[in-house]
Amino acid sequence: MAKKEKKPGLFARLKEGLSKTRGGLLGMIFGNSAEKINDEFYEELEDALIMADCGFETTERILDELRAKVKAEKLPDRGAAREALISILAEQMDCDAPFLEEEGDNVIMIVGVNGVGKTTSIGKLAAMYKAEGKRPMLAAADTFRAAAAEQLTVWAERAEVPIIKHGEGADPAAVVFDAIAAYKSRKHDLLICDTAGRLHNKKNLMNELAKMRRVVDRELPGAHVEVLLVLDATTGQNAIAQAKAFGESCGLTGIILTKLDGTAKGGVVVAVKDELDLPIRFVGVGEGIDDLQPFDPESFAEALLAN
Ligand SMILES: Nc1nc2c(ncn2[C@@H]2O[C@H](COP(=O)(O)OP(=O)(O)O)[C@@H](O)[C@H]2O)c(=O)[nH]1
Ligand SMILES: [Mg+2]
Repeated sequence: MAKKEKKPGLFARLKEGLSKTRGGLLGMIFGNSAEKINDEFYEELEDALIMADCGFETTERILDELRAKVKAEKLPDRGAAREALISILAEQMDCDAPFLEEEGDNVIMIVGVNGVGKTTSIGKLAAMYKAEGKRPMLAAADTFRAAAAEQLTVWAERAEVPIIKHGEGADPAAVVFDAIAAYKSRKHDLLICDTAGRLHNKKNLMNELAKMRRVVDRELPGAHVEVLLVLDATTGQNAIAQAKAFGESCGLTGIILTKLDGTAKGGVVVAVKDELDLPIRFVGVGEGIDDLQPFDPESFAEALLAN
């Protein structure tokens, strides 16, 4: 059979998920696009951006840019301001750093607190890259609970990719070590590592993550390594605090933002990029295997402000 058709409606689902944000922004502000741009417009927009969890500083920055653009380009009305805002947001969230290598070894370490969607996102990533012709393998390095490896095994079966796991309580770095040995001998090109997320034991967790990273660097020198932090969009500004906690010790390279199908806080994407300067790589828009999409700043900004 030909390459699997991309499920339609992912963008629609993103828009649907962001509808509360959108309603807030558009119902009040962009409702009548012929309306004039006045002080009231900027005040309403400021409230709406903060409500959507863009964060205070990010909101101020966006508004400054919009004001300057409206003035410089003599934008006539709210419709034109909306288009300008889409391009400001898209630019704000843009990132041109390459992600995985076409040739050679790739490792993705998935980190984040419990319940944000790490294991689910790994299942989705494995399926996505497999469909694209890569040879992913999973490492069940969340050894804290037996259920974690079982859950990842279910995803490995769904995505039809191999998984390496140890028993409950095993050293996660040992799982990564074994996974890399299997990865090399079976000639894979993408290793995706699940990790534990018990942030209440932060020092141990960070040590554990650092140890896993050392194993990767030693056993697969020259590999392209991504450390992706998974954030739950429904937690709003709290996601920023989590990112700062992980960012301090784990050399993050990017973000996966999950649960955008059920939140009024879509603006947190903008804040994450602005405050942490980390690219958003993927967004989760549901619990199914196809419900992950590569992050596209332009369509995200459009979905956020769509009418
Ligand atoms: N609606 C929705 N639910 C999600 C998404 N990603 C993960 N989940 C759900 O969030 C819960 C926790 O996910 P899990 O992968 O176990 O999180 P982990 O503890 O970080 O590994 C599960 O019920 C998932 O189905 C998403 O993008 N949208
Ligand atoms: Mg998990």
